[in-house]
Amino acid sequence: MSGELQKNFIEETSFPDAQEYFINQAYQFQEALMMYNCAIREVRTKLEVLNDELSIRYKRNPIEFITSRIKKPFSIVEKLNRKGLPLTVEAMTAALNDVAGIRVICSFIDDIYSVADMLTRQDDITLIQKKDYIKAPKENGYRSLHLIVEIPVFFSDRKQSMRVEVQIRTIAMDFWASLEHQLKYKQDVPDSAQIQQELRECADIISQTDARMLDIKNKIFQEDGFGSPVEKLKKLNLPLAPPPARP
Ligand code: 0O2
Repeated sequence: MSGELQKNFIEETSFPDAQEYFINQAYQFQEALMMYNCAIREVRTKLEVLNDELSIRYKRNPIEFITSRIKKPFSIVEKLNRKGLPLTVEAMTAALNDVAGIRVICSFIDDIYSVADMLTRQDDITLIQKKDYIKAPKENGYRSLHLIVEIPVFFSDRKQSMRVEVQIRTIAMDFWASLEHQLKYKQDVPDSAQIQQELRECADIISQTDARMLDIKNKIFQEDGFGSPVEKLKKLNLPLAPPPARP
């Protein structure tokens, strides 16, 4: 049912029917949000486990911090309208992939791909879609790796596959995206074209800085991943094997 049809339906329906319809939709929406929250918890725990393991193993955290959100009702309505879909809970769960969202902030660009690989390798995670806005940035300069993953969530009487959008980016990319996002939602910004141009330039500077920071980190650790084997052992404080005794 389109937004217009839905409006007519509510206006034309007798009060008890409209009330029942509203209560039914409200209940379905509440239940759907609870399920999305549970899916966020499942994926978030997986990311936290990976980060904990890597911080013990290699004494370095690939993840700086994780945030999560349920999409705001206004944004859900706006997106359903943009896609020409009815304003129903069924349409939301069937067509929107980003109602549940997790943002993972990493220090370095290579950490983004390591975390994405480690997460999507897990056998209860299904990768539905991958958008690499780092290799192919958006026109405005936006950079981030977006994954849509599906995860089974176990409820009292059933197992439900839930979709979660995972955005992975560096601290610098996140800093940029937060400011740019504010520009998008703020009305009547004077010189917005000039600001967009400045943001584009900043995005390029940030990208070069991210690449140089990765290069410096690799020189410091002389590694191509999470450290050379000897460095790893040193960081674990395990005794290195003594040199073979002379005959
Ligand atoms: P909010 O407030 O996070 O909900 P699709 O889902 O594939 O039909 P869509 O929505 O364009 O199409 O997907 P995409 O490109 O993966 O973008 C989804 C989310 O990524 C956005 O959600 C933003 O959070 C973020 N994003 C994408 N492009 C930009 C950008 O140019 N600038 C910034 N700052 N963020 C961006 P919402 O719904 O816009 O917002």
